[in-house]
Amino acid sequence: MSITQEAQARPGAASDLDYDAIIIGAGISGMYQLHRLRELGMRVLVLEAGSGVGGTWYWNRYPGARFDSESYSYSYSFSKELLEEWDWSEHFSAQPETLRYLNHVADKFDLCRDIRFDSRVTSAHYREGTRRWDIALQDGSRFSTRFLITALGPLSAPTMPRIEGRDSFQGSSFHTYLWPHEKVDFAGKRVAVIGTGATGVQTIQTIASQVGHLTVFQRTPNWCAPLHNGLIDAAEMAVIKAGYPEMFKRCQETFACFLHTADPRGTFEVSDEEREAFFEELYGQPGFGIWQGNFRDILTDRNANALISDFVARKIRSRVKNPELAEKLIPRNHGFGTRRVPLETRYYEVYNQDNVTLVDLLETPIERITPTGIRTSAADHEFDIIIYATGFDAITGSFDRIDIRGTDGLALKDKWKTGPQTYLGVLVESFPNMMMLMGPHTALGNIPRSIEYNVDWVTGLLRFARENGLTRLEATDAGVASWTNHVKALGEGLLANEIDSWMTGINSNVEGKQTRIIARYSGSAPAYRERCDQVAAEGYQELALA
Ligand code: NA7
Repeated sequence: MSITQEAQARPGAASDLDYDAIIIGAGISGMYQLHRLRELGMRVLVLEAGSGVGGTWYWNRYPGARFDSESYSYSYSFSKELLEEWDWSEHFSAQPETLRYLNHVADKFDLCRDIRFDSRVTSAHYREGTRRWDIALQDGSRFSTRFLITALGPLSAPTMPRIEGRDSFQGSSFHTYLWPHEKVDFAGKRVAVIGTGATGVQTIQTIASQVGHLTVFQRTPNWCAPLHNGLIDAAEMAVIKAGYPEMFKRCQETFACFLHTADPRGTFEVSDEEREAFFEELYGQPGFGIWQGNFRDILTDRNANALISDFVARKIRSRVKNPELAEKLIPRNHGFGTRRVPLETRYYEVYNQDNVTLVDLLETPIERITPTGIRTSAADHEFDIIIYATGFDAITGSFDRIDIRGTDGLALKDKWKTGPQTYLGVLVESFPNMMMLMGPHTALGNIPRSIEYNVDWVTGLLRFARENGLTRLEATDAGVASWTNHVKALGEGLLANEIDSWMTGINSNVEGKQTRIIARYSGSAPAYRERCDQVAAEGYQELALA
């Protein structure tokens, strides 16, 4: 009897299963994974909590939400036809256009017929006897599947601050991720924004001109750099399209799949004048160049980092008229680029407006939310609207919110109590047949580029399983230990890993997320792909296959 026949003879055999694969999430990764698995002829269902496709770009409808990566480098690259027919209108597209793009992709590839919307997964339990996953939804529905693919997104578990009285506020309040679909009218309103990460910065700079008065509650300032967005006309789009093959090739070669990659020179290998001129040039360029395309050592060498931090501090001082205010906007507890750099458009100038106030929470912490506003240790502030730009329980948070259990009822949350342990960022031992897209320990970088690789690798593994009649795929103890140690070793010496941020798994608003973890793979994307390619080329021998 072949493995397949044997498997089919058992209860819960392929024919008893609802699906060959269930994907959780219809964002960029889930959509592409569905497309690829359909090509394998698999019966696939995507379960999506939202009412439409798009994931991050479905939820984040807050004012000013847009790409910080070049729109065209963020497109799917797998379909030439798709690339040819889609025109981006801005170098850094705003959320509505991106969502239109993703809806266009869904229509073009007829994805929605296999996506069940408004379907929040609450649990996923592996059953060893039948080698299947049983999935339960919030609405009580249940499905079974051989393979479970998580496409949850690293930033999809929004968190609210643990501040007393939050529910007592009588005005409107929104978390940026859970932004209403209806337009919010800011005219004449007294608005508070709590949080000054990439999201807060985009929100603040966008609504400052629309509100009556804006009060920004800042706990930690971040090092922001100019986005330098611009429109793309038809002629330029034609040039971009003609350059797609070369551009995507470049993205495959750079460290983190961005168009920008580190300059091979060290910060101290050039003269002071050259260095200043280079920083100036980067500050004037669109996108992540100043972060990803800077001297090769700014993110690892403290002294190098101090110089770029000093440069950006001088820029902030030159842009904010009130010197005291400028000092408050300059980070003191971390260097430039050691947290995700928010890209901005006249963000600092907002603080020159009469209708904008900065409240420095390091000086005057929030004591509570009141029915009429926010009370700090210094004053009561009254508001019509409070915006929480307070971020996410990142990377592992979206996993924690689902009761995921592997063999012997082991909870993934418990397994990862002291930090994620993975094999290639895709598999976890004791969780057979579960594969993660953009899970912990993968190369994030320019997300769609990483996603396409991740999805193609998982597709290759499932093709292999199908061709070889395998019904059980599991990472080994040794494989997980080795990859996890490798990821930790790569993270050593990286200044970002010595700083509290979502990238190190810190979230002051979540119980148990106060200790830094190595959540991300911080080697180069080409090195990551090389390793994963090798595993595939060797017939996935490092996995326990049955
Ligand atoms: P971030 O970058 O995690 O920023 C969250 C912000 O909210 C940050 O300024 C926090 O201050 C602040 N925050 C969080 N909780 C509180 C409380 N309780 N009180 C005051 N301030 C608070 O999230 P974003 O949504 O901006 O960006 C996440 C990523 O999404 C971004 O990097 C892009 O990759 C896309 P803190 O720094 O913790 O002092």
